[in-house]
Parts: sequence; C-alpha cells; structure tokens
Amino acid sequence: MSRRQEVLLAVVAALSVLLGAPAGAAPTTAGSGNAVNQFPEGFLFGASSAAYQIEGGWNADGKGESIWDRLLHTFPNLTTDGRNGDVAADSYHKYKEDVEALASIGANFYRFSISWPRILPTGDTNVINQAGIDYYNNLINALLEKGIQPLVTIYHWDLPFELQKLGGWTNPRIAEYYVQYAKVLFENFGDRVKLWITINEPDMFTKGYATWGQQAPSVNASGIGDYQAGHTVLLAHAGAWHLYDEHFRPTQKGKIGITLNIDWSEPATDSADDAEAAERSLQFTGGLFAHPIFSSEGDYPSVVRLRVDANSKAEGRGVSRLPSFTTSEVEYIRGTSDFFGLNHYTSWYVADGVEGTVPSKTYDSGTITTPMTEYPLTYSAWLRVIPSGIRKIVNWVSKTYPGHPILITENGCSDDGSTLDDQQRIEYYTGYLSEVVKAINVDGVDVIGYSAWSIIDNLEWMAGYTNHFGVFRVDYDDPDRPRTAKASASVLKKIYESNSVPLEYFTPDSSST
Ligand code: GBE
Repeated sequence: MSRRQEVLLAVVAALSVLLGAPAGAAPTTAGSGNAVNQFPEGFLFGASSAAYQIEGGWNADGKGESIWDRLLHTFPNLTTDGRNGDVAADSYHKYKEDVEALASIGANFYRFSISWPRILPTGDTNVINQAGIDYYNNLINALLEKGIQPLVTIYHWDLPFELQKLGGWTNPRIAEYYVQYAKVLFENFGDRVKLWITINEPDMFTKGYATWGQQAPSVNASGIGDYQAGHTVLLAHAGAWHLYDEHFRPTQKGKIGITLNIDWSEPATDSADDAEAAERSLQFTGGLFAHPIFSSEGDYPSVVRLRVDANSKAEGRGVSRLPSFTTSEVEYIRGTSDFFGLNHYTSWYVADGVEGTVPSKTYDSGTITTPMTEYPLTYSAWLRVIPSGIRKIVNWVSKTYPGHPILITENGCSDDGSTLDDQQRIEYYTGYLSEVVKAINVDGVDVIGYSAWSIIDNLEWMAGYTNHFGVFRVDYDDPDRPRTAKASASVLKKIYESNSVPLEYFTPDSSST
C-alpha cells in the first residue's frame, strides 16, 4: 500500500469515528476519563489559509479575474499599504514550502481554499482551466505525501468577476453556477479530499453587497444587498450539499459543511434587555445563516424575520428587505451540513439600543456593540484577546443547534510583524485552546477539531500586509517570499503533537467574564 493510500484509509477511519455519531447522541468526550487539558483521541489539528490571501499568480496560466482582483486593481488605495493579492505569498509557486511549514507544526490537516476563477475563468464550466486543476492536484498530493489531510474551502470570497457582471451573489442564479463549480471540484479532487467547506463566513463577505470599500465587490446596498446575497448563499450551499450527498458521498465517503463566523456577544449589563440584545446580535450574525441549516425547524430565525419585516414596512417598502424561502426551499436547506464549521476570534459587549444607518443589518438588530476594553488589543483594531469567549460560543452553538459536531475552522490573532518572538500569539493560542479543551471535557461540547489562522502571513484584505496572522513569517519585501517560523509555531507543535495543552501553557480557571 502506498503512503497516500495509508493516509486516506486513516483519514476515513478517523472521520467515521468523529462524525459517525447519530444526531443527538451524547458527546463522546464527556466522562471519557481524559485529563482536563487532554483533547479526545482523533481530535483534528490544522491550520488555515485562503486563495486570494496567499496564492498570487492572479492571471497566471489562464486564471480568470476575481472580484477582489477587480476591486483592488481599480481602487489601489483601499488597502492600508496600497498592496494587493497579485503576488501575495506566491503560494501558486511556493506551495511546497507551505506544506513543509504545516508538517513542521504537526498539522493533521490543511484548510485551504480553491480559487473559483483559477478553475473556471468565466465562472461557468464552458472553460475549465487545466493549469488550475493541476495546481490544486499538486498541492493535495504534496499534503498527502506528508500525511496531512486536505480540507478544501470551496468559496472564500473570490467570485469570478464575470459572475459579478450578473449581480454576483445578489442574483439567485449564482447558486446554480456555484453548484456547477462545486461539481467540478468533487469530480477532480473528491477521490482524495474527504472534508469540504462550501462557503466561508457569509455574514462577513455579504458585507460586500452592503458597504463600499470594506469587501469586494463593494456594492453599496446596506440592509438590502447583504440579505439578498445571503439568501443566494444559503441556496448555493444547500445545492452543493445535496449534490455531494446524492452523487459523490456514496463513492467518495467524505463530509461537507459550512463555516460561519460568530464573535461572542457579552451582555453589556445585568439587565434583561441587554441579555436579550446579546442573544439577538448572535441571531443576526450567526443565526441568520445557522438557523436555516442547523435548526430543527429551518428558515430564518423568527426574531430576524419579524424585525426586518417590521422595519421594511415602517420604511414604507412594498417588500421586506429580507427575502423569503418557499416551504420547499426551507426543507431543501434544513439539515444540509455534516458539521458546524466555526470561525471565532473575539468578543464584544452588546446592549439594547439603536445604531447603524437606516437601513442596515446593525439597525435591524437593535443592538449597540462596544469593545471590551479591559482585554488586550492585538494589531487588528477589532481583535482583542478574550479566551473565555470561545468557550461561551461553542457552548452557545451546541445548545442552540444540538447534535452537530463543531469544527473550529479559524482562530488566531495579528501582530505588526516586527518580531519572530510572538509572545502575544502564544498567549492567544494557549489561552483559547485551554478554553476549547475545557468546553470539551468539562462542558461536554462536541468539538472535533481546531484550525489556526493562519499558517503563513498573508493579505489581510483591506489591511493589506500590515496585519500579520501567520505562525510563519513571510518576508514580503523579498521577491522569494521566504517563510520563517515564529515562536508560536513551536508552541502549536507541542500542543498538536501531545494532543493536549501542556500544563505549562494550560489555563485551569476561566477569567471572570
Ligand atoms: C476571517 O474573517 C477570514 O475568514 C479570514 O480570511 C481573515 O483573514 C481572518 O478572519 C482574519 O480577519 O475596521 O478594523 O473593524 C474589520 C474574520 C475587518 C472576520 C474583521 C475582517 C473581522 C473580517 C475592519 N474584519 N474579520 S475594522
């Protein structure tokens, strides 16, 4: 048996153990007798990236233009440093060095995304770019040679610009194009890829239809375009899940889910109104996408439905700004995820009240969000180190949507890149992972894996290359883009290889919040 076949068999075996439990079954970890700092056997450890943030090769070998290429070429000053993803970390040519980095921290899996326009330059299947297929085949094979399982994000924000001409995600037909694209990926890579994420963070990238200058494509239709785009995203996700479930799962035997980003909302005071507001804010970010997929009844959360309908009416509109699903669409979307992919970074205070432009999602939610200033800030203005939040959010997910294993697909923090001795990142990872392992062993939450953001420094969207999230530094002033391990890489390695948060790094008690 080849090394690759052995790896695949091990992967499939681990997956059936982790994901095979029927919905509603007791979490396997509770009462397992594990020490509190010990992860369950078979826990998956990995690191993440995304195509536009690392690949470069923006027009190499037949790749089509994406909405991010178009936005940052047209408005170069949108990013903090005026730089874009044309070359990025040059992973299109240097992917083997990324695989080396992953192997050196003992990662079991690598979560990377596939660039839709690198595979389908027109967005549709009339042109299939063989060089793009070859690139991802080489990456996948290089990972498997090292015993690292590929976890593919099908869509991490880089829509083919040709499809934006049709309205992008606000056009419901994009769901059909998306499913055709996913089919090409299942056909070409599904023999070796056993874990798929349909879509990364719809709450985040649909801001590209609500605002200008924060996200591509920067269609400024606040409170309308974002809901409309999200509606298409849910149908696209469900379409890909059903296609996989019916036509590929029987032979390929993998798992497919969605990744949602949810910050923790801490009630600003002890009042009942603020407690309700904090829950509402979770519903407007996470629930908007989670409820249709993971709840037993499906469809949008009622609090979101009622508030957007009421506000739309009060604004004198003839139709609600939040589209409606037909009964058969509700059924089509419900239950279409094999696990709950969760990206989590930070927490906020949330109070009852009104802020945000009219119309906007923020205004609809009736919440006021403020930073938890008593916690340390990282190099990103929005990102404070609040480890207790990750334990709270995985508990919230498992209580609100019981029966779905949670895969943490992103967690990490930024610095200014000035040092390889990244002590704050070490505190961040060890603090957050301490809370994750307690959520598993103390609270009985079914978390099956964890992925650090990110394996290498990358293009942090509008922050350009100024916010460094990697456990490996990339020297962006050197045309060779050399990768160098930071101190945090060796700490992750200790955690990943011992399947525990070693006691020297473990936080036994949560802080007060
Ligand atoms: C994820 O987004 C993304 O999946 C990943 O691509 C990204 O690199 C990573 O996290 C780190 O951000 O004016 O300072 O408030 C806020 C997580 C920018 C969500 C912050 C970008 C939250 C998306 C700008 N947001 N982030 S501001």
